[in-house]
Formats: sequence, structure tokens, C-alpha cells
Amino acid sequence: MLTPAIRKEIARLERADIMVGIPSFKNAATIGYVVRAAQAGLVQYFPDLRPVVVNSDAGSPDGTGRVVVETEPPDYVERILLVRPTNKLARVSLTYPEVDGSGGKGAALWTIFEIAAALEVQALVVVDSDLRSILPEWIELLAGPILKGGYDYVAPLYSRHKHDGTITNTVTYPLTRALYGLRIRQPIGGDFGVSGDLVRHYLEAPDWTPDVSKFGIDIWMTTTAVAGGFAVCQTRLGAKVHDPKDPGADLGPMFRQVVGTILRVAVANADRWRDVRGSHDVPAYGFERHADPPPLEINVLRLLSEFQAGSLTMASTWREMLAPATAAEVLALAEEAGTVATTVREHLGMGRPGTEAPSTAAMAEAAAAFMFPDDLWARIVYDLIISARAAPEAVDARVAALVPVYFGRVASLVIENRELSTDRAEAHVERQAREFERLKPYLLGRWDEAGPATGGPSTAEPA
Ligand SMILES: Nc1nc2c(ncn2[C@@H]2O[C@H](COP(=O)(O)OP(=O)(O)OP(=O)(O)O)[C@@H](O)[C@H]2O)c(=O)[nH]1
Ligand SMILES: [Mg+2]
Repeated sequence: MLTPAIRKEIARLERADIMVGIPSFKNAATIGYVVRAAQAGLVQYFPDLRPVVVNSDAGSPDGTGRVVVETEPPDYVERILLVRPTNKLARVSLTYPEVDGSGGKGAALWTIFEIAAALEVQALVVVDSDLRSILPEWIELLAGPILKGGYDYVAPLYSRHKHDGTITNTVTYPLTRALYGLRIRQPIGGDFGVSGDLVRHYLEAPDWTPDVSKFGIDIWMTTTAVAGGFAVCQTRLGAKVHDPKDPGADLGPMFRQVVGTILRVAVANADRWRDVRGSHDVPAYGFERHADPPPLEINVLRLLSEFQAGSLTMASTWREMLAPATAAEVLALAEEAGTVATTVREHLGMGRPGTEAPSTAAMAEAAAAFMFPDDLWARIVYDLIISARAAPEAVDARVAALVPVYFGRVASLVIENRELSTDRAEAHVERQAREFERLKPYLLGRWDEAGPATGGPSTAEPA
């Protein structure tokens, strides 16, 4: 599956102990800094190991790969840090092939896994190419637990702005915690440490899908590690500053790929979560960090409007994928979202010529009447697991129909947290996660009711 060019690189490099893998797609503006930070981290913290940096690029037209090859070489790092490493750092940028016809971040990582396995690395560190807050220390923080602590999977801990990380806060964190019993706060953070053993396990996993080739990769890596019984820890990285996204504008496809993947993997791993009750803390590595992440603006009005608009076109899908009581509550709430959206528009005089776009805070204040309850959201997500088991072929369509409902849920959190500090907003994420745990019997009840005849573990083809 590797291209001849990649095979040639592997033959040239032969072996490595530690590898930093960087997936990219049109990141010419930011990847140079990430590469220099990775090089500096390898040279400073692991001067006795054989290090390699691999950029796995989508064939970006903006010259991302060229930036990687032309940025200051490792000797620059040796000069500024006054370190003489035992081994020369190798640096590669290559174009990854698609996996079964699908390209994306996950396909980029598949190539990174193949190279890491071929070079027999002990630790693989993966970092995003749009990071602005990465420091050399991150390489130690992500690889240290593997090389020194015997861990297999290192998930990041960041300080994120209270309105950032909405897919994490509403789905991947509470669901991973309630299903598998592990409080992994950033299961799709994008910056990870992976042991050589776990890399080989990934390459043998039978459940790679087109969504995993895209943004499903992060939750797939985390869940595959957890379900496989690998030793998992977290590491304190400070703030995550990167190209941020407004959930209403940018996150639709990412939501579908992440949530589609978490549902399919949940169905396949029912034996791993059926008997889990409650949850445990996951050990955290690294010194405490206090960092102020940059603020993020969210268009609350747009989220509410999309929720209401969704009810007009997707009501029948909502009724198919949700339990009758859940569907009725969602439809009533969508109507309310429409009413509140109208109030917000009138209150802020929007649509009149010459009026500026209002701030997140102003929109949230005007929409203060809107509330999407925690328990309803938890039952929705659980209903989707049941639906994914009963109709695996309908997962994509149903997760797409969930997007406006998710917008409603995000709007509610932004409104509720509009005046709160990051810590107080965090308490609401915890409250929601406890609600997922409390309602797990609801999931188990529906799962058992459906019985073994309607589905069972999926039978995905090996990748
Ligand atoms: N090779 C490759 N890399 C990709 C592709 N899409 C995204 N990436 C990389 O994956 C990393 C994460 O992508 P982002 O778009 O920043 O997504 P994110 O930071 O996880 O998402 P948010 O937290 O919601 O902002 C970056 O390094 C991207 O360059 C792709 O199609 N191919
Ligand atoms: Mg990013």
C-alpha cells in the first residue's frame, strides 16, 4: 500500500527510535514553526535516540511540503540549544496515498503508522500542522510517558477557551467516559503519543472505514487503544492555539466523521462497555500549566436558526433515529429555538442596513431563554448508538441529521456559559458527563431490548 517513494525513504532511513509525525493539508503558513519545535524537542530531550520527523502531506498546492524541507535544518537547533546529539536527525516530507479510495487526516496518519512500524520506533508523537502554541517540550511531554513510564497511549490535556472544542465537550469526552469508564478529557485533541506496540495494533485493526481516513482518525485511535486494553495516560500541554473554527460554520463535516466513527466503534465494542459502571480518572503527566487560551466568537443566532431549520427538513429522520419520547422533545425544542432566534434578531436589530454583527456575548444574552437539557442530549446520543446498531447502513445519513440538533446543544452551552470563567464552564462539561453516566442504564435497557438478533458487532472489512 505504500508508494515506491515512501518505500525508498524507509530503505534510506532504516531504523529510528522516536518519530514525530505531522499530517498536513495546506498548512504552509504554520508548519515551519511546528517542524522547528519538533526538531528542537527531539534534539533537546532525546539526544541519544535516533530521531526522525515525517510530514505526511495531502499534496498541498500551497507548497506545505517545500516549507518542511526548506525550514531551518536540525543543525540550526543544535546551534541555538548548544546540544550535540549522538545521531543526526532525519527529516522527510512525502505525499501519502489514499486508503481504500479515501484521503484525509486519517489516511495521512495511516502512512505515518506504516513508516513508524517499518522503522521499528519505540515512540511515535503526532502533532497537528496548524499549531501555534507547540513548544519543544511538547515532544518530551508526549513521548516521555511511553519511553519512561511504560504507557502506550498519551492523550493531550489543554486549556481551551470555554467555547472551543465543542465536539469534544458534547460527544467524545462524555461518551468515552460513560462507555469505557475512562475520563480522557481530550480524546480527539490531535496531539498524541503512541507506543510501537500500539502502532502495530492500529495497523492490524479490522475496522478502518472511510471516516477513519478523515477526521474520524482521532477518536478511532483513542477508542482502539482503550478497547484494546492499552495503558492510557494524559499529558499537560498548556494552551492549544491553532486555526480555530466556529462550530456553525466549519465543523459540520468534522462532526459527521467523528460522530459516525464513535458510533460504529461503540457498536463493535459493546462487549467492552456493557459491564462498565461509573468512571475513573486517567493519570496525568507533566507539570501544571496555567494558560489563557485566545477567545473564540460563536454565532449563536446561526446555531439556533439551523436547529429550527433542521426540524423542517429532517423531522422524519429524527423520528426514525430517536426514541419516540426523545424525538418529541427535540421537535418541541427546535420550535423554541426558532422563536428565540426571532427574538434575538429583533432585539439586536439585525438585518437592518448598517448594523454590525453582534458579539457572541450580546447574542447569547438576547437568547438567554433558550435551554437544551443535559439529559435530553445524553438520551439523543444513546439513541444514536441503538440506531447505528439496528441500521448500520443509515449511520451517515442519521449523523448528518444530528448536526442541527448538535448546533442546538452547542447554542445552549454557549448561552449558559456566556458570563462564566473557564473553570465554571468546565463544571458544566462535568455535569453533562455525569448525566451520561447516570443515564447509561437507559442505553443498556434499549440495547438489550433490541436483542442479539438485530445487529451485534459490525463486520467491517479489514483495511
Ligand atoms: N494530510 C492531511 N492532513 C489533514 C487533512 N485535513 C486536516 N489535516 C491535518 O490535520 C490536522 C488537524 O486539522 P484541523 O483542520 O486543524 O482540525 P482540528 O484542529 O482537529 O479541528 P478543530 O479543533 O475543530 O479546529 C492539521 O495538521 C491538518 O493539516 C487532510 O485532508 N490531509
Ligand atoms: Mg487545528
